[in-house]
Amino acid sequence: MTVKVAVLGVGMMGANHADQLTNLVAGADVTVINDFDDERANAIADAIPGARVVSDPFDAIVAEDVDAVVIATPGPVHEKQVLACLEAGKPVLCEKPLTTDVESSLEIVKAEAALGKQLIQIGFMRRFDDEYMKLRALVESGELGAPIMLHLAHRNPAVPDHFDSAMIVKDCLVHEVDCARFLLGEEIKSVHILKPRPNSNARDGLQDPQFAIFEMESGRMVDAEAFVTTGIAYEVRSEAIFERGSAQIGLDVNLVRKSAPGIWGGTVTPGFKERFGRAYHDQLQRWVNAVKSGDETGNYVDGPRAWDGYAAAAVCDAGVRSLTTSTRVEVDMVDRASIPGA
Ligand code: ISE
Repeated sequence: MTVKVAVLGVGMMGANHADQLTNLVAGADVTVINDFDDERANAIADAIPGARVVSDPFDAIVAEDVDAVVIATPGPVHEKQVLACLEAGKPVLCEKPLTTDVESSLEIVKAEAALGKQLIQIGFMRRFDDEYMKLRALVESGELGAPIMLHLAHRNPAVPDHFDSAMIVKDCLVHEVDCARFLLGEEIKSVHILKPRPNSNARDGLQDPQFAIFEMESGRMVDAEAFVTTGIAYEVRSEAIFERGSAQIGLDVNLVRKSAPGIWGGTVTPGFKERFGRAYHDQLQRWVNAVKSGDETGNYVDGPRAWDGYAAAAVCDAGVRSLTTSTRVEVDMVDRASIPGA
């Protein structure tokens, strides 16, 4: 079976997904393209044999030639689109955020759980990166003892002018939130965002960098730096400190070279597509495979689920409150066990 996919939203991310599904991922055909900008949709569809443009996203979701949906539209329209996928019983890979507020994310978790099928996957692609998977496996193996702390760094060379301080939390730090939860396998209990002296390259009023402290349920601690106006490149690094050692990732791809005459140096990936291109691909391939076998298993997901989208929203909400109040803020989340199937 070939999975027929509709891609909603073909800005940079959606166009990348459509391209990978068409040219690199096995077992999928992009049949429908949708975008609020028809011209952009047509330009993408023209390059994909057999793809057509459907102007209304809800028509695209229910279309007969669509088995599954990729949502890469702006965050504010995700809620209705994801709910429409649930209503149509179609698997969906939704880029972050699941929705733009905590309450609606929770409603989606509940709606999916009530269906008794796992249909929603969230595009936290780092979980598919080889190095992140290895670090997670190291934690699980117990080889270096229990993990105690994580040091995380997320640096972007620049951000668009509309980026404000809260967006640094919701759009960038959100990845570190998911990494902390993924690597340590537990929820975040509280967030405190510290505000270093702003970078002189940051636009007036933009709190950049930000330095977040996550306290995990078990008492482990994570520090996460988000710095989005470095002017240099895309640097994402993680270090785990265990009882009997430590391990670091993000250095191999950010190539460090040593050579004669005794100098060392290297290159850093310019953007997230270069840094996580392989992870985006593997995420899509595993999702397509899960969609194919879903009718037998009732599980159309292989990766982060709606719950992970909800947890990220709850932590980021606490993060934004911490940013404005300059205090440590407890994360307000329901107990997962209270929603069977979540
Ligand atoms: C962007 O939206 C992403 O999702 C990238 O992965 C992230 O690193 C970047 O900071 C965000 O703006």
